[in-house]
Amino acid sequence: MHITAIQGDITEQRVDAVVNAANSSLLGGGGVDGAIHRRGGSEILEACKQLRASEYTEGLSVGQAVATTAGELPARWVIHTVGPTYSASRGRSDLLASCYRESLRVADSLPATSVAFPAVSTGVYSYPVDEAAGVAARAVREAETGVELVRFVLFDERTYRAFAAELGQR
Ligand code: AR6
Repeated sequence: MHITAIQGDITEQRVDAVVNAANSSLLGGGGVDGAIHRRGGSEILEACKQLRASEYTEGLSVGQAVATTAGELPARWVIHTVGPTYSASRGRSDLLASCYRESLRVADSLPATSVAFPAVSTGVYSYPVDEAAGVAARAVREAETGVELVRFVLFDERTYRAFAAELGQR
């Protein structure tokens, strides 16, 4: 598997699947979630509402992942995952690792072989960037998956540097 980090906007990525740092409601929010729904159009929200009406009436649990259409984004699918808040201290690193692992498992089921991830939990959910980068890099490296390309797409330079350092990328 090829793993890389770039600084950029995840809504512009031409990959099979982009991952959304969603919340349990699946009904949108701010940050990367807001950007994905805004750029991807109403089809994504419609698909999320259908999930809430069928398999996910209670919402999506922290650490889990589920796919929808990517609407008007250049990607084919959006994989929604729910990161832990940093303040929910119990098991947070395992839950964050689970977001990456479960997203790759969902990617395999589509099947998607190229996946772009944002820095899940490091915005509104306040996970420290260096810690989150370590968890993310380890989870992806250790995942058993058919995904061939993982691209971490980091919005700001500080976050990009943390992920690049963790991947040994300069
Ligand atoms: N492309 C890539 N990364 C982005 C983009 C973008 N277009 N926009 C923001 N980021 P956050 P969380 C970065 O807050 O911490 C939402 O309201 C951002 O700078 O989006 O998991 C959800 O609905 C940060 O580095 O996600 C949930 O309620 C990273 O993406 C809650 O926020 C993650 O920040 C989830 O919080």
